[in-house]
Amino acid sequence: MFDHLSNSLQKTFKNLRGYGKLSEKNVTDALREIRLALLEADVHFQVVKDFIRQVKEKALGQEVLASVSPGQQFTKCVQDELTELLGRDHKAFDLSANPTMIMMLGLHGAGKTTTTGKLAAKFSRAGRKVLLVACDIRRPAAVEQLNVLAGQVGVDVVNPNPGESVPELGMRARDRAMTQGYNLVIFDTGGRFQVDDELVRELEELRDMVNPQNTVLVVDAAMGQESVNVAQTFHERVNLTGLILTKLDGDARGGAALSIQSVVGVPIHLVGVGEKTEDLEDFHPDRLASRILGMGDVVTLVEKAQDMVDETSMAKMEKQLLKGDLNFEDMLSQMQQMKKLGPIDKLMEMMPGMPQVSAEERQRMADQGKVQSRRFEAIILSMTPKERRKPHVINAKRKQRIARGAGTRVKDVNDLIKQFNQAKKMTKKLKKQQKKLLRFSK
Ligand SMILES: Nc1nc2c(ncn2[C@@H]2O[C@H](COP(=O)(O)OP(=O)(O)OP(=O)(O)O)[C@@H](O)[C@H]2O)c(=O)[nH]1
Ligand SMILES: [Mg+2]
Repeated sequence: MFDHLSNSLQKTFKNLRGYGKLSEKNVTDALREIRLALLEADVHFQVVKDFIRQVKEKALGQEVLASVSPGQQFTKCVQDELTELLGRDHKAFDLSANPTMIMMLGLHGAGKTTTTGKLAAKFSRAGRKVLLVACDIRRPAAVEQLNVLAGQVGVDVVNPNPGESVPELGMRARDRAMTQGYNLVIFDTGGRFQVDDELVRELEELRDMVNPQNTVLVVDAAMGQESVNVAQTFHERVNLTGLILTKLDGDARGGAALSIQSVVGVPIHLVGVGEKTEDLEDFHPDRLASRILGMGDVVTLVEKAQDMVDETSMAKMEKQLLKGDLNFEDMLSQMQQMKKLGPIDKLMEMMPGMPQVSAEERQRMADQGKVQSRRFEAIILSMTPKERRKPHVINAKRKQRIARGAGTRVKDVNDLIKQFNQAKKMTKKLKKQQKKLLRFSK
């Protein structure tokens, strides 16, 4: 979503790094470019104005102009301000009550129901007993949609009875949560095309009945400026505690994500980055800032790996790697674990330097990578167990047989072996480094 903004900002920084010393004019010019980039990304004009003023104050102060690498210092200034703009720290839901109540609100199609399913998955993975409540009583399809999601995730749902009002349903769900030991109750409310009195009244009645600790607005980030207005109106009328931005995977310009926190004044808890249940990420202002500035988001990448990849095979792999004798079985299981992390192009977005590569290019690289890893997998599967465990036995004759079995050419087998040897060299290096570290720590 931030591709364009990210590219413009990085271009500006790159130009600045060329200077050994920065003049006031250099800074002013750079700020003008940043201002334009932010406006182009559809960031609220007042937000842009304040942002530029803040960066200017800091940048023209002693630290930047007089520093050894002023270009880098300037980049750091922008990064700090961007983090500040996005809300500084990650703010989680208030989960202190038992049961905790979360009420989801938002316009039609914002992603309330989908996000309710994602939250149910996230919190049940974390060991909470989750109950969902289908409060969209006007649309039978909405109730059905929530039940399908709940079924996939494996959590319970309270459905509306005929003739029951939303507050009555809310009350019944709350009682059930209390008596049956649920820790977390999520109310999926119905949407509207706009914020009107009837919607506000319905939400207020439900809120007053269940007293949620979290009143969360789900906002479609692809709506740009409009989504900021919507959030402001909701906040004025029903008092929000937090926001969830959805569809951050789209190609909209991202201005909403950058303005909404500072305009509305409530934190963004989470962001939706796709339609699937696992496409939900904690919102960390510092990580997004560094992603936008092209520095990648390694922390999220590692967390994702920890969340999705199973620990025992990781531990086994680590041990194998440190032993320094990698074989094709390890390589195969590594490839299979990688697949669990999701589409490669999405992962690439989080790697340092990668945001500079355009989305299409990333997609192309990912497709190429997929074809190659599928081919490599077929080749390894076509080896005998002995060949997999003792790669050095693979001679020219065996290569021919393996290639035939995998439906590829000998050249592909050679490519795989070349990659394998490189990986093996790496693991040997790692092993040496680890020994050194151990010696130092003694
Ligand atoms: N790409 C993408 N699509 C999303 C995301 N979140 C939701 N969607 C899609 O947005 C559409 C609407 O989502 P819903 O969850 O049904 O929206 P809702 O707010 O419940 O809508 P109503 O019940 O009509 O008020 C669906 O097609 C979802 O798959 C996201 O983070 N990324
Ligand atoms: Mg819905």
